[in-house]
Formats: sequence, C-alpha cells, structure tokens
Amino acid sequence: MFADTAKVSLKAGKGGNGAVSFRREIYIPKGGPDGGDGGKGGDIIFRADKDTNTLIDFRFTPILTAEDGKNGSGTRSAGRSGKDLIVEVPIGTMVYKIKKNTDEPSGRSFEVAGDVAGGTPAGAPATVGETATAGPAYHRILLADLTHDGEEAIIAHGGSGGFGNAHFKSSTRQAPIIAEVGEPGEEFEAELELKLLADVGLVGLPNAGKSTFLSVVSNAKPEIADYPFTTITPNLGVATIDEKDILIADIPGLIEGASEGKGLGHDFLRHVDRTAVLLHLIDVYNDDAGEAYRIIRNELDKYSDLKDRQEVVALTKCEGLDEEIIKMQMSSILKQNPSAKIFAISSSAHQGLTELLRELKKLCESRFEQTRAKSEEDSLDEHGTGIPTQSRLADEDFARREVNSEMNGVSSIPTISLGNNVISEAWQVEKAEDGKFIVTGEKIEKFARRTDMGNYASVNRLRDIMKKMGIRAELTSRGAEPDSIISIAGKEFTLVEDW
Ligand SMILES: Nc1nc2c(ncn2[C@@H]2O[C@H](COP(=O)(O)OP(=O)(O)OP(=O)(O)O)[C@@H](O)[C@H]2O)c(=O)[nH]1
Ligand SMILES: [Mg+2]
Repeated sequence: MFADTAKVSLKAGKGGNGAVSFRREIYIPKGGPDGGDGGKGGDIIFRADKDTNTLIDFRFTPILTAEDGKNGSGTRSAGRSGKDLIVEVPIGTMVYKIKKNTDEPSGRSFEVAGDVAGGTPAGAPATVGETATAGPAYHRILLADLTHDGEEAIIAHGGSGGFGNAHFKSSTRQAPIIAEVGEPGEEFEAELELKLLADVGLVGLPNAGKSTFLSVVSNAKPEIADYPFTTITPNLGVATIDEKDILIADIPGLIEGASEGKGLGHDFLRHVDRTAVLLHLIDVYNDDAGEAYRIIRNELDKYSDLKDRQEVVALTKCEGLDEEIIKMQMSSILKQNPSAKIFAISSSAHQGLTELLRELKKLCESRFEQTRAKSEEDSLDEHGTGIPTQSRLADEDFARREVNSEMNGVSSIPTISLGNNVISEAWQVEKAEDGKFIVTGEKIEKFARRTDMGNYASVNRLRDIMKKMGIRAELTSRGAEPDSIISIAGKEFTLVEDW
C-alpha cells in the first residue's frame, strides 16, 4: 500500500537532573560542591532517505520517542546525553507540527484572550486549517521540507540537562545544595505529507500511455496494461537527454471531477504540484482529442497551484497513423487552447521522443533560470524565513542535480526547525479566577521547568530570578500576597517561602 500522509506523536528525551554532591576526601573534610550536570535529552531528527518510498511505516509506529538524558552524579560527573532518534522518511516529505487552536501553553489552566507566548516559532509560517484530518480547530506549522537525500532536520528538541550544584558555588554561597532538574523534551503531534519532487509530471486520462512513455524514456519499470487505472501509486523515473537528467513523475490517470476527489484524483494531483513542467498525454485514438484535453485541463485549472504551470501536450500511440488524423486531433486541441504546444509521439515505436524530451528539458531550464533570477531579487520568501516557496522547489532540485554532477553537491535548500537559540525574555502575568497568578514567558518558563520543586533552595533561586526579571514587582502591584500561589509552566509555589 502506498501512503503519502501520516500522523505521528513525537516525544523528545527529557534532560537529566543535575546532582547535589560534595567532595569527600581524606584530607579535605569539607569539600566543595561537585554535583555534575544532567545529560541532554535526545532529539528526534528526520532524515530524507532515497531508499524509503512511502510513509506506510508510520501507520504501524505512530509514536516516536527519543531517549532521556541521564542524571548527573558526584565528582562533577555529567550524565550521559540521551540518544537522538533518527527517523528516515522519503525525499519530498514535509513535516508539520499540529497545533490545536485551543492549545494552551504549558501550565495554563484558563483561557486568556489574544495570542499567547510560546506559540509559532519565530518566522515559521502558520497555515490555517489545511487538511480536514486534524479537525477544524487547528493549524499546522511547517517545520521542515526534506527535499534531498540525506537532508536532516531536528523536529523535536530534547530537553537541556539541569546544572549540578557545582555550578552554583559563589563567594556568598560556598555549599550550594541546589541543582536543577532536566527540562522535558518537546512533545507534540506532527503530520507528515509526501509530495514527490520531479521536473516533469505526467498527466492525462487513464490509458493515455503515461506509464508506457515513462518506461520507454527512463529506467523506471511501471506496470502497463490496457485497462484504466493500471497505475495506482506514483512512479518516478530519470530520462537522460543531451547529458542532462530529467526526473519524471507518472501518476494514476485523472478523470472528470479529479480535483474534487473523484477517481484517485486529488491525492495524486498533489504529486505533480511540485513539478516544473506538466506533460499532458492524450491518446490519439480518442474520439475527440480536444475534449480529452479540456477535461484534464479543467481539473488542473481547478487545482489552483497547477493552473499556471507550463504544459506540453503529446498525442500518443501515433505510430503508423495517417497524418490527416493526427492533424485533425491537433487542431481539435488547438481549438481549446490556441497556444498549446503539441507533439505527436509513439512510445512503442520510439517516435518523436527525443524532440519531446528536448522541449521538456528546455522548459525546465528556462523555468529554473526564471526562478533563479527571481530568487536573486528576493532571496527570502514573503515570510522572510528562507523557506523556498513550493513552486520553487522543483526548480532548485533540478538545479541541484546539475550542480551535483559538476561540483559534487554544494547547494542546499534551507530547512527550518524549531530553533530555540533565541529565548525571549518577555513575560506576562495573569490572575486566574481561583486567585492564582499565572506567569508565562519563554525564559521564565524555562527556568521553572528546570527547578526542582522539592528543594526549597532551588525554589528560592527561581524566586530570585523572578525578582531580577521584574516579575515579582509586577505580581505585588497586581495584588499578590506572600501566600499567593504562583504558577509557571505547571509548577506551583507561594510568592514567599514558608507560606
Ligand atoms: N500502440 C501503442 N500502444 C500504446 C502506446 N503507448 C501505450 N500503449 C498502450 O496503451 C495502454 C495503456 O498504457 P499505459 O501506459 O498503461 O497507460 P496509462 O496512461 O499509464 O494508464 P493508467 O495508469 O491506467 O492511467 C497499454 O495497453 C499500452 O500498451 C504506443 O505508443 N502505441
Ligand atoms: Mg499508468
């Protein structure tokens, strides 16, 4: 079975706890603090792999977990980091984080109007309600678009390990008994979507001769038969023309209503979505080639992204056929589209194939030139994220193969992942109905997650940090009393110790 979408639950490793420990040596009765740090939790990394073809495995293993970091110990021994989990996916896999629109940031137990901290990672475009599978009230955030073999992206970050008490020694604190706990790893639902990347996408009615064409011009060996919908999963093949490789994708035949999901329709249109050029094949034995052209063209026009894609038309099975009939079919197509470029070919007799492949190559190259010129103008897309827009991807891939053969591969498409390098110091205080004060904000939540709540000294350190960040002053001005409950990232404590 072919699977081109999948949903998975991801849980990156938790960071190990830092240790509280003191040196004990024969001649040093009161040694200094030597508690080591906890190890980092393992990341979940997705890697594009040319030998993986479908997302089917994720239907059987929908939960992916990376290893936790180990706790630190005495003699400044750091805990071992958790092993990263490497997940192999097909080339062309897009990874989205699913975010329910009702999702609350960690630790929140009530609704606050407006946007909340810790939502969309900086720069990542959020797409609202793209698919029906995750229900209406959610949006997806693109984390990575893995477009070439071996490309990797960290999808879920493991938590940092906590500092051991060796870190907390200062001139005024000679024997610190505090250590941090490890942070939890990122945990969320993700949606995977596979979109084939090719230079040329084959479209046409069932039985038009698409798979036969692919089998003759490329190394691919698709199934071919004289009945509709022989092809039920996409095939990829490489055709070489004038020392240039063209990657061609063959998809199941389209029928009227395909853009609304009829036949195998819509699911497969997405696979030609990222191709630079469409090759529209029409069986010359159709009663009316113009009508066959119109039906497919109509579906492509309704599938918005394909509307303006460059197109070449070829009448198939033309071997031994009367010139007059071929001309008649061509003029019928031209009535539908006066500027259509039409070739007459025969895959079985190998006629007209070289000319057609040359034309496809020319169009792929000119499309690539155009996009290169455009991307020089605006090297970042409209979101300023550096993520190439989808229509650009096929071209970049086309270019990359050229570069690969000449220079052994230096270009790469940038991918994004949940970067947590820049931590926002901003925070917010809200008073909940039950009288608790909820503090949110990336940095303070990070500290709170690392605080060992069972250790009064650690909690006091968190209180100190709140004071330094100005949060305490705000709490007091909002009416917080010493015994008020403060809640940060799900951890609760009183504003002042011993209340
Ligand atoms: N005479 C002749 N027959 C051809 C030619 N190309 C394809 N055919 C025949 O047309 C029939 C359909 O070919 P396929 O390549 O399976 O057609 P398809 O477009 O892939 O069909 P689906 O996968 O069902 O959408 C098969 O019986 C082929 O042998 C050709 O150049 N000449
Ligand atoms: Mg086929």
